[in-house]
Amino acid sequence: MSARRILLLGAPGAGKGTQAERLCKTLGVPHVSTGDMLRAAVAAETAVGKRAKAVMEAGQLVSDEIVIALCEERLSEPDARGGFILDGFPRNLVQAEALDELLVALGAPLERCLAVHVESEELVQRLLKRAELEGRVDDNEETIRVRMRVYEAETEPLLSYYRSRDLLREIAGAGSIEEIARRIEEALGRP
Ligand code: B4P
Repeated sequence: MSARRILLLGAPGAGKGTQAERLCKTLGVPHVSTGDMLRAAVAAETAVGKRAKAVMEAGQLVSDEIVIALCEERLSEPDARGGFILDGFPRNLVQAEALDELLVALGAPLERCLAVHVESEELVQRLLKRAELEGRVDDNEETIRVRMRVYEAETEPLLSYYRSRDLLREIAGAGSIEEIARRIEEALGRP
């Protein structure tokens, strides 16, 4: 596996966070998840957390200004110099362009975008199961459906954005976590 600056794209519940954690251990690079950063800010009741809380609970996207600043700060830290797994950022074209600019400025362009595809009813079932286990406030059926619509409208266009740069590799996301991890490793091994 040669790529170390990797973006994971996928609908809510597609397994981005799950696979990102595994891949980070394999590659020894940090996991950069805007969702995790925002949830930490909400829990710590910071100014960003206070602004993000209601938006996240409604399943909508937090403002570009907030997430771009969070991501810039994190990717500028020394441990991200050797690579990173981006999970949940970018989520729209404005964020994708901001990321490109930042990575050019850091001299470290993105090397791969892995898109994980899962059928929508399976996504709902996974997130409802997580709701039982973890109780995340945005994992209820109504909000899950809003998050999926937001994904289709805002994030799906990024597939062609990264395809046109020849960075995209598409992964079938149904199956066990181990099976999908193997598909990801295979896709990263391919030139
Ligand atoms: P995220 O934290 O990114 O939440 P998510 O899309 O639900 O994905 P997550 O990574 O948690 O789930 P995963 O697919 O791994 O964002 C939450 C909110 O933060 C957003 O709605 C938004 O408000 C805000 N936000 C974050 N980034 C933003 C940005 N850039 N711009 C604006 N707003 C932003 O997995 C889900 C479940 O499936 C897990 O329980 C897992 O165990 C299970 N699972 C995984 N793989 C499986 C498999 N193969 N089989 C069965 N189950 C599986």
